[in-house]
Amino acid sequence: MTATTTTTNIPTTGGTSHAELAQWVAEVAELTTPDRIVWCDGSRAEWDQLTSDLVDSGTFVRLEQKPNSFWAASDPTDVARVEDRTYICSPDEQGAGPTNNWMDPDEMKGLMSDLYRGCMRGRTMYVIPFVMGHLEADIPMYGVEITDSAYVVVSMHIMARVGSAVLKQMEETDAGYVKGLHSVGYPLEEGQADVPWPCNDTKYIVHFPHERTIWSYGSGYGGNALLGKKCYALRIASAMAHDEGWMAEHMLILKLTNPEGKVHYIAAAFPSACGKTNLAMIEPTIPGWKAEMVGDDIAWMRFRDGKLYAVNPENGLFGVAPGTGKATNANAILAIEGGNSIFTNVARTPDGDVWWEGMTKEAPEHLIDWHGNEWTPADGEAGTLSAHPNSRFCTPIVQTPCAAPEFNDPNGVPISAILFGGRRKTTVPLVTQARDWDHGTFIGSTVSSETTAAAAGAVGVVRRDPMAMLPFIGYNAGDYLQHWVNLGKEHAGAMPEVFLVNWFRRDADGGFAWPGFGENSRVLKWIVDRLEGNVDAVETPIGLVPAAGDLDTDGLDVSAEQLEAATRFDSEEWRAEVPLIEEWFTKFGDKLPPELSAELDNLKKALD
Ligand code: GTP
Ligand code: SPV
Ligand code: MN
Repeated sequence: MTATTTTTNIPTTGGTSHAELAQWVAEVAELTTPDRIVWCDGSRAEWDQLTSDLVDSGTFVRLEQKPNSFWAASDPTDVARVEDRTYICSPDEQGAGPTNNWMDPDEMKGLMSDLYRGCMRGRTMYVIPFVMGHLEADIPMYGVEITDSAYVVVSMHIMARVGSAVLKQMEETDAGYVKGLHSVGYPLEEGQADVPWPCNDTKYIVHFPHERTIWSYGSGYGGNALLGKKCYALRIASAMAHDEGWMAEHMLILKLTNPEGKVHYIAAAFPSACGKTNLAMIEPTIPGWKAEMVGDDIAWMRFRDGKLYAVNPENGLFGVAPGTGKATNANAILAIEGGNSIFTNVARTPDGDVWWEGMTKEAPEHLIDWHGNEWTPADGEAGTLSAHPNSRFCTPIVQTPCAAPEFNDPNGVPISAILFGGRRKTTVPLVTQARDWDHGTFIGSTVSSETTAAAAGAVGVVRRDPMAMLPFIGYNAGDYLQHWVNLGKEHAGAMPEVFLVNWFRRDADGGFAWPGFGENSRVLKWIVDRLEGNVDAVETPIGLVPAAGDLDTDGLDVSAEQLEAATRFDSEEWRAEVPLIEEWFTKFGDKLPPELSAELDNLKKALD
């Protein structure tokens, strides 16, 4: 760690010859008045120092049963992204509409400067140089996060490529970079003891896309505080991608090899907590198929040589813990067994391991729940969860046994199919193929899903979540949809086939009609067979569905009724869906791409 320490006269350049960066750091220090500034080098020594500091301060508990791994519990009010506190501060309101919160950028800066003034008093200000994607990329996508949270620093060590090598290259090229300013908003007075999870009831997660700048205040939770992730790699990057003709999407990237050895790369957009990490780490149940992960949450996609290439900008997994077990996602369990991980808001075992609902069938006899209380299976039966539903594991991707070597390729992988999906109890069949790009864009633009614990607010409410990007589009959502349509026209031959999937439809008894997880490989097989031209499909008003018998159900333990419940196209359900889509589209006014209203008309006609 290159520590540059003074208490009164905050140093200006600190560790860098990048004059503009030095100046920005000095300005922030003057505003926030930390006790000291540390330029993060990303080293193992830095990790060891900070994790042991975090243990000493009570934020972390070192896990006895996993090497170099730590448990943390957040403040109970700081457990998820806060969408109602998230803003896109474009110069005019139209630039953020109709799906984002907006405030005039100057007004927001005034308001937040008041919050930031003195907010790092008594704390260390860390400067984290990072790159999203690869340092060797043609256009390295630099960022610098300033934060007063050591938890954020060590999490960024896992989630992004950080430290001295990045800073050095930035200095050598005098590079531009995305500025991320983060504070937990909990200054310490002389002699005041810290709390394990400092945060503030007032929270702002704010983006100034035209300045490629992020200001975050009051939260320590992942998506609000690890600014390389949702704030940069989706909200800011989507605005850059719109300007520059590429795509920044909330998608996993999966490498699939069929029994003949043919490789396809597939990207899939599902809303938060709807199965991206699980599909990215799938273990196929059908013989001869191999699946490897390139990314589990974000895809940056650019056109090259007539193809669409995707890169995973991240370096780690920030995965939903509950539901992750050997039976559902063995690869994730193996990854965390490797250690070097941070667990937030899960339960602890008395012997220093972690547990959460769904890790094993039977809960351990004794746990310490995420609130720090004693917990037994009887509490579970009474409805008390030991882990928060949005508790997370944070683990390096290289520890994933199923990581594809292409994860390290700065050029990415050529995508042949895009899947959209969500959590729908009804209506949406297991798999549908779009007729063409515009129809695929229509399907993506109307994706709907029941809300989850990944964001603060009600759970289980159906909402439209276009391309699973509703909370992450960094500009006008109508312009975003038009961008999709336009790319299809400009790069007609390069566009992937589009599919809609739903693992979450219910049967007559209310259970999941489809077993999901590894069995989703059967759906992937049909998709690849479609790409390869090996199977026909049946036309329906909503698109192409598998012909009877074409979905491989060999050895699948599912009744014919359940299979029917999972795969059925029901015109009544879709007639009920149309008004909801119409209502959704009215939000966009004259920003609705005409291609999409034409698709809606097609759907209505086909259903009549
Ligand atoms: P974010 O990290 O919030 O973006 O979530 P995600 O989209 O990566 O979702 P993830 O794979 O973590 O899954 C979320 C929850 O859905 C977990 O509890 C999973 O166990 C569950 N889940 C994932 N895939 C399936 C599936 O095929 N069927 C069923 N029934 N549940 C699933
Ligand atoms: C999501 O909510 O989509 C996540 C977790 O992947 S967070 O990083 O908090 O956004
Ligand atoms: Mn996500």
